[in-house]
Amino acid sequence: MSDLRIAVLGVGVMGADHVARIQNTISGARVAVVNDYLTDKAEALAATIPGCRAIADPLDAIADPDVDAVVLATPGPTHEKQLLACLEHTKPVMCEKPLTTDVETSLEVVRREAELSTRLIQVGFMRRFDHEYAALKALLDNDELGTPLVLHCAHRNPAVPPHFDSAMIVKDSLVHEVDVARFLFGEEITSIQIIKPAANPAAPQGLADPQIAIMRTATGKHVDVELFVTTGVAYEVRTEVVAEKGSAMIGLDVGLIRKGATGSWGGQITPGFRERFGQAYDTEFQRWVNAVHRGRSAGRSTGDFTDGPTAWDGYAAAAVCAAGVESLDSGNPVEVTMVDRRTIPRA
Ligand code: ISE
Repeated sequence: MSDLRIAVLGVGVMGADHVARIQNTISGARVAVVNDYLTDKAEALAATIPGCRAIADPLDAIADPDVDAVVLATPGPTHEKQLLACLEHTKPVMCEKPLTTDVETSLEVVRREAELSTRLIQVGFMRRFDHEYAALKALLDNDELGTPLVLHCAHRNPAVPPHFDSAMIVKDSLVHEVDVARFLFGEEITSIQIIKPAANPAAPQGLADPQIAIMRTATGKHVDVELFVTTGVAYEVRTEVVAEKGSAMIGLDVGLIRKGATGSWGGQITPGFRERFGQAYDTEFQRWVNAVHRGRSAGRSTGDFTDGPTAWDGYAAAAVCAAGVESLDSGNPVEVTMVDRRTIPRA
């Protein structure tokens, strides 16, 4: 089977990481096209990869006949147009979160994909592919903990870029726990409240950090998340499920603990999400490439080109985050408004 020819759109930090990943780690695929609004950057990168071209217009890159599949690592506001182009040209696509930046356009993407009867869109919620999350999910699915009741999470970043505002803590950071909760519990989130404790004095002026999110699922399960994105220390993502027959926790992030002749002991802290979730990204991309190969063998018209979170998962996350942003303003719990999945056949 020949290698999938992939176009990577957006070669900033994450996109460039994915280019390197596809070239160096993933089998069955190569980067055939790169695109970025900084055309010089895309051209310079293309020149380092054998057989790779830079294409200036993202829609031309998607339509290119020598592109089999697409990775979107472009800014969120451009996703809607680019996803619809992927659907129009029947190109499988791995879309970094968010699916789109609002609920209406996310739903439109879900509907348009469903009309094709072909699952082409996978959303990059990489945590589902992390070994620890996968182990937690297996514990729950094998019923080893009995009925899950409560999910406690902590999501801490050492720092965020200067443009990061209070709503982005919900839409860019909490969105991962929204997906994790839906993934682990297998049900939708129906309400969300964001509480703003006293702000970290070291946070930029006006940034409501930390935040506490409280969510409720369709069967009444409780989820709480501490979000703290200016700790100045390390990247920490902890998740604990409390269930009928015990509890389980992941993300202690202890790794190697070394005891020194100096009488001290210690380990290494994780600096950021690329290090913490490197394995998850690798597994996510390898499984996606394999799924696209399988979809192509099965025939383009009836295939499934995904193995992971779908457009529906992207839409559900957008709906919960929109309600979260509303609650950030009011401080009150907000009901999540979503269409009934059964009204969209094949979603
Ligand atoms: C970032 O965009 C991510 O996706 C990281 O996983 C998350 O920890 C961080 O808070 C986000 O800004």
